[in-house]
Amino acid sequence: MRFYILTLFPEMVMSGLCTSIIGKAAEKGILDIEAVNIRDFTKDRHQKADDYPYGGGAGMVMQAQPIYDAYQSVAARLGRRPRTVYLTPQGPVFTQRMAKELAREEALVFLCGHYEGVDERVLEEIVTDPVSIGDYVLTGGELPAMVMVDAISRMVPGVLTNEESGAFESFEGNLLEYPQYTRPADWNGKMVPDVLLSGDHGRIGQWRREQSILRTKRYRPDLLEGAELTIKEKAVYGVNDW
Ligand code: 6GU
Repeated sequence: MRFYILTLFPEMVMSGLCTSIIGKAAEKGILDIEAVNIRDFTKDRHQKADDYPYGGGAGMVMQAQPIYDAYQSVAARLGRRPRTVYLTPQGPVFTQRMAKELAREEALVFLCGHYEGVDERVLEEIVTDPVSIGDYVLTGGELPAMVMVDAISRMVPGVLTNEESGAFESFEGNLLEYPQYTRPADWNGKMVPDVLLSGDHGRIGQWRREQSILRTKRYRPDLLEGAELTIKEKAVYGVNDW
């Protein structure tokens, strides 16, 4: 899996992604992450990559040419036009389902915008997938790109160990994850739930599922619609079907 991140802040992206699990996968060669500096493609003698907006208004707009040339340098190396994500609050919101789907691509380009925006003409030319990471405003697309690369990477076979990926995960089956505990069994007088010390894996499984359902009902009731609960579970946990 190859990620090409078009950005004005390559160090920010690389420092954030080259640690931890994603960094290890990159070292192993399972992932290849490259930050492409848009400024390297300016034809301006001061390496300027932005200009005033036509029609007036506050802020600056990133120019089409350096972005297009940066994108073309990637497309030329790949010998094709890769799927290209534009990080923008004006896109559909990123989900686990999208992460899984994008993880099947061989290469992905991420375009990180800044300032007041990006010249619409280059977006029309290269963007296949506009994506937002949630309903709040950020100063640039770098953090969202890092969020997406992390979420997509861990869906790529070989990035997580069997132990890490076999685990039940939040959003799996539209339910949040159950609570976890480790030693000591008594921490400052707070005890680990008895059932987890019982060794009865049937009861433990039941308890975990119950906790998942209760948490989802409390914090993310919007998810429950897509969760597959049995008729009995719906009755016991008070989940309405209608
Ligand atoms: Cl993808 N970009 C920016 N700049 N702000 C955001 C966002 C993306 N998603 C939510 N807010």
